[in-house]
Amino acid sequence: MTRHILLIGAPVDSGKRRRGCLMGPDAYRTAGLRESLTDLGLTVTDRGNLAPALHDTPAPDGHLHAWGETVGWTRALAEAAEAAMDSGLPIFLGGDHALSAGTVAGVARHAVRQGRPQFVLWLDAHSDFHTPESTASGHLHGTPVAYIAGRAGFDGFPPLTPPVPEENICLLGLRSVDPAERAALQDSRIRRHDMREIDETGIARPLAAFLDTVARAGGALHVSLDVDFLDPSVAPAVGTTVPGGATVREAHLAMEMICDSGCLTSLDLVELNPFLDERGRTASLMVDMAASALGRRIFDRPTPRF
Ligand code: HAR
Ligand code: MN
Ligand code: MN
Ligand code: MN
Repeated sequence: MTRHILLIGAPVDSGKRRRGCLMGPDAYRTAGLRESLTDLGLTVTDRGNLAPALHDTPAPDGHLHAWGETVGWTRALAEAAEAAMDSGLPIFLGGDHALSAGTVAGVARHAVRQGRPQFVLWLDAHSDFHTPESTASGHLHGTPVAYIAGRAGFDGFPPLTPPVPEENICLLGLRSVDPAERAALQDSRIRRHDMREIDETGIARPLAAFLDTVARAGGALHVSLDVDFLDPSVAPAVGTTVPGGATVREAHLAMEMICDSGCLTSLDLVELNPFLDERGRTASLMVDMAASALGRRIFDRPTPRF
């Protein structure tokens, strides 16, 4: 299968107060993302960086940080993501996690046009399931899962028609979930696997079950990889470190299984803050993750069944 890869820079920095994620796209380029993918025999086009659309939507509440800017980004990203799906497999170079509201909205629209169900795999320490009403921090990078699942309160954001069905969303790597998110998740059909479950069963079991569901449904799979899915000891360049994350090997295995599933249709790399990195090690690790998701392997070996 020859696949064309599109690199789309999304220097979104409006999803929280601490700045630096806007440097993410160039850090991935500097770390050799394009070269790592062309080495796999893939063709790669770097489309450069996007900019937010003009916005004039007032925030529904004063404690929400940079509402208008995030609305503008979501609109621009949704359009770019929908269009990109006609030309290849887009990798969105973030930028903070607020960007995924736009990328998922766009790819989901494309899936609707194709008559194909959309699935979302969210690899993250956090559940990002706050609504604009429930978030205490006012940081919109903590809300995109609620938006894509169709929860209320996102005034001015483009409508998701329809939202991604809850049962098509899988959160993996959880270890920081706020009480309001926890209550809402327990009330939902969103699949969720915390680090304790990964400790107990290994990462392969819950992931294989989800990928199997996607494959059986002939679904489109969007993977949203937050740097803080990884343990901060190996991936320090993120503003919201939480100890106890995925090891390098667990994360690689996840990427290898995603590749083997044949289901991957779009990918976000989010929350890298190069200002906090140590000699580029986090950027380089994320590049390795992307390469594994797109076919880098040690030996050819089919994923066993779990
Ligand atoms: N739950 C917290 C909040 O809403 C922290 C959210 C942090 N999110 C990310 N992305 N860093 O996963 O403020
Ligand atoms: Mn199309
Ligand atoms: Mn996140
Ligand atoms: Mn996170």
